[in-house]
Amino acid sequence: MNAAEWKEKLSRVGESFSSAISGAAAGNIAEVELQFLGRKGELALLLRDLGSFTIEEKKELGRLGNELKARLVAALEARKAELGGGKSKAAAGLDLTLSGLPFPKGSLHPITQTIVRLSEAYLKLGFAMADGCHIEDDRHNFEALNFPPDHPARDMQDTFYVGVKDSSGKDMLLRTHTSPVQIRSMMAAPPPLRVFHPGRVFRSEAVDASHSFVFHQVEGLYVDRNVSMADLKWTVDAFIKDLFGSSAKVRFAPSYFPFVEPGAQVEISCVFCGGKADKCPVCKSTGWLEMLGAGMVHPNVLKACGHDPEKWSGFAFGAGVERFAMLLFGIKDMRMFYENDLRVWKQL
Ligand code: FA5
Repeated sequence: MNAAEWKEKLSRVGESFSSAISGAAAGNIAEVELQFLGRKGELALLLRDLGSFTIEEKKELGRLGNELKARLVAALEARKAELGGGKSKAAAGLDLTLSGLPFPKGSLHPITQTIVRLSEAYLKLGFAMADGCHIEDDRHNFEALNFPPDHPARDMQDTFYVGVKDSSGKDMLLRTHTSPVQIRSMMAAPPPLRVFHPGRVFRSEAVDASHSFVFHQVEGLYVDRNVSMADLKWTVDAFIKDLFGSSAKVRFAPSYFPFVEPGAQVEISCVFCGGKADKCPVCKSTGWLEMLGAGMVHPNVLKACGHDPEKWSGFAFGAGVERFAMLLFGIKDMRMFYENDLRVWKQL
């Protein structure tokens, strides 16, 4: 074979490769590769014949051979990409006849669901949603709520300070309860006011089945003329019955919070034993569960917000959202809310 014949053969290899590759399917592309570019493929055999040519011819024919090889490799890669990596869909583990993979639908976290239910109950009673902030100053979290500096009542709420001072040089803190929203609401608008606020609060407390260092509260505040304890009792009763049904009973026991006078701890009949108190681990066989703090807004709080306590009166209440969520979902350990174990949530 002379050089001209070799070139002729090379160009025929190129042509037959072109027609083979354009008709190649995913299933036989590997065959085409082997036929033209394999160790014993058409191009390799032709290049092997170069041994019988002169140095000058070898240079020229070798260059032509390598150029064709580069073109074949590029065309082969492009075709593989077009056909999906050269593997059939089945070989790639893809069966287009299968139905789609189920895509699990997310749902609201039980704490969020509880906040939604509590909010709906408040909205039905004519309360509007108010806003607050997680990082508070001493004035809103304590002072305006009638906790004087160094008052022992501050110890009831172990506080996280954030290492930043407010404009009066006092330490800023993570709010320990939602009651600062009472102050923000009363300072933002004159009475009459009827607001509630659900949100996150923070206390430096040890974690156990009924305590967390980050938890949620919901606050209610009503300020108007001639608001009385009877209004508070009716409202709390209506709110509890909305959540737990008309058979739920509510009772008030005296309690102390600096920002209300009188103050009360509100208890509801145990939703697990129905108030029967018979060997019930949840209510510890008392038949009652402590649910929220409440009371009549203290005159000092009204004054701190610029309102005349002779003219205005009001009530406030604050509840732990986790406590409600535990009852609504039958969960006995608060820590489960933060572990987010799907095996638990799927049972709800
Ligand atoms: C308060 O925080 C008052 N601000 C409530 C209030 C508002 C009283 C308005 C009067 C008028 P207390 O510290 O008791 O009160 O907390 C209220 C509720 O938050 C408790 O009943 C409990 O359900 C929940 N709670 C308190 N500490 C924790 C904690 N560490 N983890 C989870 N929930 C908690």
